[in-house]
Amino acid sequence: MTESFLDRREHLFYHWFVRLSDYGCNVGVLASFAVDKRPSWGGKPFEMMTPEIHRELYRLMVLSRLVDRACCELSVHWFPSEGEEAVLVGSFYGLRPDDVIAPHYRGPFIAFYMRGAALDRLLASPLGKATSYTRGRAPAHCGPPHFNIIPWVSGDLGPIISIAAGTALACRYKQSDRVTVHTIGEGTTNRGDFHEALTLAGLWKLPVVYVVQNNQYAISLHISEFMPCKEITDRAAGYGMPGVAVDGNDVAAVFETVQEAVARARQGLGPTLIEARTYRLRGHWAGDPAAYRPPEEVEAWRAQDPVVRCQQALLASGALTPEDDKALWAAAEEEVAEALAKAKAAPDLGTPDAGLNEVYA
Ligand SMILES: Cc1ncc(C[n+]2csc(CCOP(=O)(O)OP(=O)(O)O)c2C)c(N)n1
Ligand SMILES: [Mg+2]
Repeated sequence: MTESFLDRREHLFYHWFVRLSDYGCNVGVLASFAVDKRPSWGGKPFEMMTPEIHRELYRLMVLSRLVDRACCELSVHWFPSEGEEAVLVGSFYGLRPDDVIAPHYRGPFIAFYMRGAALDRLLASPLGKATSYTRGRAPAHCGPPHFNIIPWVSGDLGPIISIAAGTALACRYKQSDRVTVHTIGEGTTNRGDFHEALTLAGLWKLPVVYVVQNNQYAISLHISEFMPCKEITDRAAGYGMPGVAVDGNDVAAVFETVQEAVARARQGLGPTLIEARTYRLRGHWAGDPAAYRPPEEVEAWRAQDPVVRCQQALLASGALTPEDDKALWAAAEEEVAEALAKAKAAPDLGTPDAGLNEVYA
């Protein structure tokens, strides 16, 4: 007997449900595959760079740098994001508050801050304080859900890639024009989850944008030791989506590239795989001396520091005066210092077994 189209779709549904339910996607989300109504997008086209936006991107990068350095001081287990600020900020700036974001575990705090999270409560996380959004648990897993942020839910690299496809599916199911933006390490693109999620996203033209935060290392391995293809964007063709490479140390370029992909996704034109090429200036974790890298390599990338490049571009264009710049750094330093003092003064979690509260499995 010939299988009807509907039967085949049900078949597919079952297959994907079994796979994705492992990763926490729910029935309601997955049932959405049957609905193929793409609302026409009534929004305005992606915003082009303006001096105001450029200055704000710079301010956020400065803040991210200072927060990251503070966290490195607080915990050797912190994953430093110095050098990657253009991707951290450019990927998530300019989205609607109802768009879903899923930040990579390296440098997520600035994304939370951009969504309205309190800096002192974020900094309370590496301190293990009761006021932290994770109530003292690991900072990378931080995720106040009301900000439409998917936290990096477990120490396992990969599952969040499928969850980002799942939220995009849910938004489609609810006939909204919300978009999901997910940043991900280039090493993690070798996980099976990446293949499954991007196959689904490309096949069903889901409103999701994947930004690969390519810092060229997966712990101590250089990308040349673990990536079988030349460019990560080469992978996009296999998933039926555009692959776009961007200078990941140029915040304006990252912002505009992501905004364009978001506009496509919002119009129902499907996902995009963006590769933002950048560099991890410090070790994999704060206590890692990163002796496996040639110092000349680090120095060459230090000369491409995204914060300095943005600063120079703003000063050269006249959008920022040296006095504005000094004031901006001073204000950011004060903001971080105040938040840090508040976080340190916050109550501790309590007795060691308090860490088991709200643990259900
Ligand atoms: C499934 C799984 N395998 C291995 C690890 C150990 N691990 C933690 S971070 C990491 C490197 C990830 O590299 P990348 O995706 O490039 O992100 P980056 O750390 O460079 O930001 C590895 C292998 C893990 N957490 N989960
Ligand atoms: Mg990496």
